[in-house]
Amino acid sequence: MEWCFSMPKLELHAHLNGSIRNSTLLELATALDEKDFSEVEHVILKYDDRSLKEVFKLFDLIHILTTDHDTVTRITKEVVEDFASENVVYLELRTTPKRNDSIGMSKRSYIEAVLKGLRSVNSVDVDFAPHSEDSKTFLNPLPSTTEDKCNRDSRKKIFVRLLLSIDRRETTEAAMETVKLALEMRQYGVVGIDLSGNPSIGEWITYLPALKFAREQGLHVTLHCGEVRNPKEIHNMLDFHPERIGHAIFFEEEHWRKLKSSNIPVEICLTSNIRTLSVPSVDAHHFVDWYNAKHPLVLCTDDSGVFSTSLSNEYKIVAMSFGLGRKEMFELSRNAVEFIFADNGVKEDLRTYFNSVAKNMEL
Ligand code: 6MZ
Repeated sequence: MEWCFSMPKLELHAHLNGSIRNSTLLELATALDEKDFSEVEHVILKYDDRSLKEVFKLFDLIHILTTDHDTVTRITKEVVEDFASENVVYLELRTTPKRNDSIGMSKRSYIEAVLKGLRSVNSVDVDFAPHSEDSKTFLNPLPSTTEDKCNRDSRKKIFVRLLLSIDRRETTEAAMETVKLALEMRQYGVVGIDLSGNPSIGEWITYLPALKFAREQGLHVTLHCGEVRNPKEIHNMLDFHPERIGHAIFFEEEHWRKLKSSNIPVEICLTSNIRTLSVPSVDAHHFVDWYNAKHPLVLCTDDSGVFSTSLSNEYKIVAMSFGLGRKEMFELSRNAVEFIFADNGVKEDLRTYFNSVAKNMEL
């Protein structure tokens, strides 16, 4: 199943701090004193099943280690390089802008550190800012598969766009601050807003004003929806009509009907759902029913570092578990082009690229 790796893929649901390399996390943890280090090491090395509650504890720990400008820059660079190395050609990376007065970090300077990380990637060409009308042709178009083989010098290229996350712990004012920042940062490739964080915390009504404002201003919105059993919130979220939702696990029949009629694409994070014990096994995962019902779906990693996975691995799991072949998996990947939040120019580029790959792969 090498083709799961070599096939071009789109990642639309990746949290920056959750995608950190384990080696980087362990290296950062060595700065702690011995007692704290051994505790942290234990949590970091416990890859297997962690309940959702434990996962959010781990995020608090990760944030202690990563929330300074240089580290944010470093992990952004590494995460983009890691996705590009497994043939992700479009990455929508999401992160929660953080403020930490003690080190002079504002939400804005946090995002500037992320942008610095994008600029510092050198193993691959990164296209992260939207294009003006007169610069639509890119210096380095996505290389075709044959070119890749014939021309050793042809460099990989990845499109990266950013989503700013509102954490469910935040107030309406803090959420609004994130949306305003996203608006200021549009010229640097910020395309939308995500609502995430511990799903057992907070109320929909708290974030609604900021999400409405985001939409009025033309930002795209995706929501973590149905990660825990909360029928009323799922209804409210679907009524808001986000452009995509993530997870969609605890859906009842009427939620499903509503989702189906609105055709909202779902970001599927299989390994994450299983590792957090939200879904008992791959076979019991809702992916297969929704795939058979032809609902728009995109496979994603969620937190490739925390759950020790990769997008190629997610493709492999789906192909093996549900008996999907190369062509079906390619189409699953290609369909995701229609759900991206970047502008039409990028979409058109990706469509052309997928067409050329399809020809080369004789699909
Ligand atoms: C909900 C999640 C998540 O933003 O610091 N996050 N929120 N459900 C999940 N499923 C397991 N995985 C990650 O990345 C880490 C943050 O992303 C959100 C949480 O708020 C977490 O603190 P950033 O880059």
